[in-house]
Amino acid sequence: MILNDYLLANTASPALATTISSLAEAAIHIADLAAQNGLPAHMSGQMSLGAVAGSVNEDGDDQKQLDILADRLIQAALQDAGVGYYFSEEEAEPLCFDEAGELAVASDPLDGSSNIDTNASIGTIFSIFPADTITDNLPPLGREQLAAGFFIYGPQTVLLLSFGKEVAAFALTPDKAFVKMTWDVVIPRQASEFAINASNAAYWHPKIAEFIDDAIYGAGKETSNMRWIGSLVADAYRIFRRGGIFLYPADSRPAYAQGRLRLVYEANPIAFLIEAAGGVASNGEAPILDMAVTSLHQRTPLLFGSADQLAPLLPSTHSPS
Ligand code: AFP
Repeated sequence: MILNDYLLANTASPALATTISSLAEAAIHIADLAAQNGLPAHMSGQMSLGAVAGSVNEDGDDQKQLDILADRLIQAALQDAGVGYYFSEEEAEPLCFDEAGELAVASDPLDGSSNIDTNASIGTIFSIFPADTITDNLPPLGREQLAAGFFIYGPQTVLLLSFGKEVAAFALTPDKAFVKMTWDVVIPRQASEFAINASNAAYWHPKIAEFIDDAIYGAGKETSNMRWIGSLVADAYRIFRRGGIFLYPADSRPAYAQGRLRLVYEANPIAFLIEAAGGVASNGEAPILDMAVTSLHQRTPLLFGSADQLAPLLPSTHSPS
C-alpha cells in the first residue's frame, strides 16, 4: 500500500491527508539534499550542509545549512497544503500562512543536525493539530494532536506515522514512493537496551544514576546493552524496531534543569507515536502528552520506550495501561 492510499483509508480529513502527503514530498527533497552533502558545489549546488550557517535558533543552537533548507522546504510544503500555522524549532515565532487554515503543524525540520557531516541518520519530526486549539500563540496539550510522525534519513528513508491508534511505517522506494512496510510497529513491554548520553553521568540526579548503575553493575548487567546515536529519530527508530528505553533526563546543570529536548517539536510527536505503539513517554513525573505547553521552545526531560523496563523510573501512578 502506498502512503496516499493509507491516508485515504485512515483519515476522514482531506486537509490532514494533504498535509501529510505534502510533508512526505518535502522529506524526499530533504533526503536528496542530505545524500549530496559534501559533493562539489557544481554537482549539488550546495555547500557543506553540515556547515554552520552563521545563525542560531531560539535555543541558541548553531543553525546548519541543512537546518535552514529543511525549514524552508517544510514551509513551502505546508503553504501548498493550505496549513494555517507553522511552529518551527528554527523559527523564533509561529508563522501564519492562512488565518482560515484548519490545521497547524509543529516541526523540528532537521533533528540531529550535528550529525549531518558524520553521515549518521537524521530526520524531520512533525506534529499536527487543529488550528483552533492554539491558545496564546501556543500549541495545545500533546494529547490533542491529530497526527504525528517523523522521517528518518538513513540507509533507508522511512516515515513513521500515527493518527493515535497505531503506528504505520513507510519506506521510500527507488522510484520515490512511500510504501507501507510489512512491520507491525509494537514496542515490547520489556527489553534490555538503554540509550543515554553517559558523558553527563556526573550531573545525573541519584534516581537516574542508580538505575544506570544497576544496568551496568547490578542485576541487569548480564543482559543490558547501551546505544547512543545522538540523533533522537535514530535512537527512537531503534526502540520502535526492537524495544528499549531512551533517557534524556533533567540534570544538575542549570541549562539542563528541564533536560535538553523540546516539548513541542520533539517530545510531543515522539510521545504520541510511542504511546500508539504500546510504549510509555514521560517527563519522569507524568506523561509527556499531558504536559501543559507554557512556552514555545520549552524543554522537558524525556524518558520513553518499553513500559516495564522504564517502570522503575516512573511514579506508580504513571504505570502504562
Ligand atoms: P542536534 O540537532 O543539535 O544534533 O541535537 C540533536 C538532539 O536534539 C537530539 O536529536 C538528540 O537526541 C540530542 O540532541 C543529543 O544530545 P547530546 O548531544 O547532548 O547527546
